[in-house]
Amino acid sequence: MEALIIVDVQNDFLPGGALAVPEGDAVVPVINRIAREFDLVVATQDWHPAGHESFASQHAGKSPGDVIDLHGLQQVLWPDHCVEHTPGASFAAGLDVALVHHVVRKGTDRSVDSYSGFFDNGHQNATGLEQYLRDRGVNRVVVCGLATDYCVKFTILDALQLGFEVTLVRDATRGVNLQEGDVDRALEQIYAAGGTILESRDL
Ligand code: VGL
Ligand code: ZN
Repeated sequence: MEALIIVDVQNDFLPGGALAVPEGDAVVPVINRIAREFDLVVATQDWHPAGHESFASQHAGKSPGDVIDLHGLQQVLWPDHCVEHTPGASFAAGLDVALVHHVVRKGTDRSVDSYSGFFDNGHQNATGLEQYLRDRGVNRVVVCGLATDYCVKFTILDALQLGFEVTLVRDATRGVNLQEGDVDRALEQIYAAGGTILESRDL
């Protein structure tokens, strides 16, 4: 059994949003097209309380892009984004949410970030996504969405570690590229960990 996982296709990650991913909006029509072909579609939603500790605004003298030690974990600081129940946290208006069977919210604990759809960054708490997939007999996941070098990458690496077969749909994802080459390095890491990378036309 196969599932599509749509990662964080939310207004704040689209051009004009608080944490805009370059060309982030380009993934929407591709995802709408491929989602029709899946019997099971799950979407993750970055869903932070106001004052989340991944926000640069919570750390005096710090700016987005700075890296700090946050309770023992290396943490990139971000602009305030995807605050629960705000328009920025809503799914992109163009995303065909009628095709989504289940939504997983992550990043809800103020003190730890959660790039992966499966676990927080400290791997202390599970979101329930693994159990949801196992309960439905899923052994293979196809992943798309935003951002390639953060939430998409960590979702894929966790899925591989959990024993799922994983395919990334390259034209249905875009990255932040905070450092030049981050997206290319993410693709290499995904490939090295056993993931497959395909274009949507080759699915
Ligand atoms: C993401 C940075 C912070 C993502 C979420 O969805 O890739 N990146 N929060
Ligand atoms: Zn976030």
